[in-house]
Amino acid sequence: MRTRTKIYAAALGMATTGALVLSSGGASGHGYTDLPVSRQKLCQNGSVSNCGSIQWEPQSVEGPKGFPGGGAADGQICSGNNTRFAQLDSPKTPGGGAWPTTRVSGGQSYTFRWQFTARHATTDFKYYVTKQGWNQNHNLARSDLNLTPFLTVPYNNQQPPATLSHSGALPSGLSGHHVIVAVWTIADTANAFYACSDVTF
Ligand SMILES: [Cu+2]
Repeated sequence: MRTRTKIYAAALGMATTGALVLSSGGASGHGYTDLPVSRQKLCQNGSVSNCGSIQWEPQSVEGPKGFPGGGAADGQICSGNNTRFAQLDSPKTPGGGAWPTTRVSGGQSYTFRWQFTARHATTDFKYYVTKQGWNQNHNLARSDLNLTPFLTVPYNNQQPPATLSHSGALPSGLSGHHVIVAVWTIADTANAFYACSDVTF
């Protein structure tokens, strides 16, 4: 009897594990920004090394939605609350250097681009940028950001194409190194995807 119970419990455990694997597999395709190039993409393409597992899955920076009222926590915004991707949160690369930046011009239109490995029904895309004088020596937090998005692209619960570009004006009045936080909010789950891109104005 004891043994049977144990076997049953083990089988149940396996079934539960299997179901979890399946359900995370079902949502495993996701997306990331490559224009301006995001930290996860820099890790994936080898521009930044020793990033850990994010290099194999730049599309997986998935966390709770609702930013900035909810969503990813301060200090974990760039990893979307995923401690296994903590390298993305650090103000320095794993090698201790500065994150490579993309040069952009304030007040000019910029074409943002996402690459998707699963085309989830989408609420919207929102873009935030750091304030002038932000603290570049700690993991990115809300206090560093202008919490009003400079660009919002509503998507009406539609599925994006595999590659999606959209344009909007970058804010003016910024100079030097900044971080753009792109948030892709999924319509039919509790989640959003986060991508931090380092830029130089
Ligand atoms: Cu997904």
